[in-house]
Amino acid sequence: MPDITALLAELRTIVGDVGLLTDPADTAAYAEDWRGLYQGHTPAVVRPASTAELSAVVTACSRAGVAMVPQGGNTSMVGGATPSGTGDEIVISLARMNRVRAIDPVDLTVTLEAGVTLKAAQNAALEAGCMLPLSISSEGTAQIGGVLATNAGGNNTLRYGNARDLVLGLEVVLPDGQIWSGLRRLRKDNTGYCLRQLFVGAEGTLGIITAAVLKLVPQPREVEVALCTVPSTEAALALYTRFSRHDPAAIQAFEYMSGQGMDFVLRHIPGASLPLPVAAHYVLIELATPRENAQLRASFEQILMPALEDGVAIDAVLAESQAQRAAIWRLREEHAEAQKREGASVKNDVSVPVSKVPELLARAQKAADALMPGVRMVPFGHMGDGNIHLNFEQPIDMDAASFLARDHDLMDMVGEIVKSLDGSFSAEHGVGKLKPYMMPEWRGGAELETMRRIKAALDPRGVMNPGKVLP
Ligand code: 2HG
Ligand code: ZN
Repeated sequence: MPDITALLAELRTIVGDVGLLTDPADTAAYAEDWRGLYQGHTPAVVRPASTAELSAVVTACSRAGVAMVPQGGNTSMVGGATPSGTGDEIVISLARMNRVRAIDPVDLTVTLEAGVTLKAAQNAALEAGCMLPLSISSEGTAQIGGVLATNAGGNNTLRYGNARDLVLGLEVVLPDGQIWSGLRRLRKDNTGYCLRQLFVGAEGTLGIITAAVLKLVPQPREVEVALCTVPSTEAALALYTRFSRHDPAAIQAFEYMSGQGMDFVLRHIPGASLPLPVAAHYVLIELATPRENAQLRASFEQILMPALEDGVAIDAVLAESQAQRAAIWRLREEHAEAQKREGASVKNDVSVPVSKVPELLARAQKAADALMPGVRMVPFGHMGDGNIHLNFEQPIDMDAASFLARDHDLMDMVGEIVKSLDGSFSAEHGVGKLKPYMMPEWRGGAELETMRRIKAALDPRGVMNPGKVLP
């Protein structure tokens, strides 16, 4: 049995009083996930102020055989940053490592510490006349380290890729405390295995990301946002196809929302209001370009006018100001919060080829009605890249515990459909603590075996975020 008291005394000498929380009143918030699915326990939250401090912390924990759970903004949807209930895993918060180390508008790169929030990173890029092209609903709270550890996707993946596609270099503290200083800024570098991509998406099971060099893009000169209602999911897809044929380089987001999800937002989010009549299906389209005189409003009109005439769209509004753009985006970004306020939910963060989204939604609705009459399907998300949050809300007349007891039934039902459409059971939220049970079926054989060997090679003592990703 590790001597936790002795370890905590050692950690205190490394990070000082300000870097160590042990009072349950202070640590409780770090032991529970955002969705409230997991209530863990931890003897301490360590908050190092530098990579050197973190390295000493990890060395000490590793030597003592004590498990570590890295945590950023604690916005995981799959319990990826929550300690277990056994009370012997130490949470490591990166929040105090929150400096923008460098930004270069010529190289189009930014070097960020893990604890910088995504919003602060976006703002730093804007101040330098650039844009960090990664946007997720939790960006005000989510931190760069967690965003990279989970390979977050979000609203702009269809144009710029996932977090993975933006990473040029990384700094990582390995499970034995060694620091890998890989903060390179190169666009071309073929020197052996691509180590940085091993840590991106590993959800903190192979080491702790402490800093990263990310790609930037030039700031757009024009941005236009429209909200449309459409008669069906097939029409939403048809509209997407029209936009992507017209000017694929200008589409920055193409998001789908159902009438159910919009109803939750309008009822639970103060100040949310719909700029057009209610409908069963909504799409939010954002066009953006750094080109001069690109006339994106004209593009919108060229596509939306005929779409309204031939019934592919029912209604459409084009934002007239930055405030209206933000208000329209808020209707989409508050979906997770609104769904939480409505009650218990089962989430399926799935992806399929874009062309299969309507079939996915139709089959899931039918199967859900048969499996659990009254269950409310709440699909929304990043239709333009094929990633739908195919969520379910508890039936009105069922209590939360009985509903959540059947989460695997709903997850497996969606999984079967997604698999038949060549999709993935986790598009952008990761595997975390919630879904490792799905790995043998989805990633079994040589793939899972290789992942296990990598884990064993880097973390032979199994101290880095145990119980996550791998079953
Ligand atoms: C989003 O796109 C997030 O808003 C959260 O990925 C999705 O709540 C969800 O399922
Ligand atoms: Zn999402």
